[in-house]
Amino acid sequence: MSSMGEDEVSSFFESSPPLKKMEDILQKLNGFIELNSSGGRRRIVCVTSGGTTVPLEQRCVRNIDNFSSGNRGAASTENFVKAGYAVVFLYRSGTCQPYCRSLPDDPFLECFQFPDNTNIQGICLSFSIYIHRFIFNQMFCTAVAEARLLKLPFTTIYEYLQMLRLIATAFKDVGPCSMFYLAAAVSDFYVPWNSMTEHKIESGSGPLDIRLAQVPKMLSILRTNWAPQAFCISFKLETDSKILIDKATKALGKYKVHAVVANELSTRKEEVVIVSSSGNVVVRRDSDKPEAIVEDNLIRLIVDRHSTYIKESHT
Ligand code: 9Z3
Repeated sequence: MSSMGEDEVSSFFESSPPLKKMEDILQKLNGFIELNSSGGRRRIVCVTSGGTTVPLEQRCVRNIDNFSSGNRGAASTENFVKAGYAVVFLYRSGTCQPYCRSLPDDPFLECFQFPDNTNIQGICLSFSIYIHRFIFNQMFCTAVAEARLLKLPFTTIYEYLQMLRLIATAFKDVGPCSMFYLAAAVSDFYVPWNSMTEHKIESGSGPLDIRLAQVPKMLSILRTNWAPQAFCISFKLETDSKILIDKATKALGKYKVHAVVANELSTRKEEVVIVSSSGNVVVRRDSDKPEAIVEDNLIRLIVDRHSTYIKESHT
């Protein structure tokens, strides 16, 4: 990492608005890590999920958003918990949650209401949604009760990067048993806080010109400074499949992560490619099983690779 890059990263953090409830977050985080990783009890993974926003005003009315439903992060979290990991789920407020991915948006009590017409199919559907929710709620409660899942929400790019830094520094002592699985869609461009207008941008005076600065790349700093021993998986999203693998391969070399998961927007639920120094592996959803998701196979492979990494780092 050039000192130029490090300078940019430092000035990004120095000029960021301070993280609210930082003490509270740190306390939860350290307690969670202590409980799960002391004595090498459990592996721990930070799953990032959802898109970051870039505010256009300090008292924000408008922002630029990055696409991500949070489904990948939520589904991956469930699979990591199943594989015995403790998960710090760093997610965008309002996006998909583990154990509730396929449920309707309506409030919990609506599950108890029958449709107006006594249509038997409707009633069965209501019941099956209720049962589904009940079972997943139980799994969620178990995961939280057993202290296997810590959920930390973010909205802006400022919050996301500050929280990622907190988590990475807190993971430092966990060493090779820790992992970063960076599925969040992170803004590449932003309005620096100091050059941002405080109040709502006025309309009615013609087109709006905004100059966006580049968000400094934190991945290299995470790898080299924050948590150098952690196993690190990043994602590459493209809409043009022709450039996807090339971009992912470049990211692998540039950021020195252990693997890059490459996905194309329209096929991301069916297929991803794990790009790493040991070659490219296509991972597909088992299409013969209707309930299967691509994350079932993806997480299995990632967990295997993490096991190899842990073994190798002990020798
Ligand atoms: C991904 O590529 C995720 O797989 C998706 C998941 C966001 C596509 P959904 O949340 O979708 O299930 O709807 N995440 C990383 C996207 C990203 O911004 N990557 C950056 C890049 O491609 C690197 S950090 O340059």
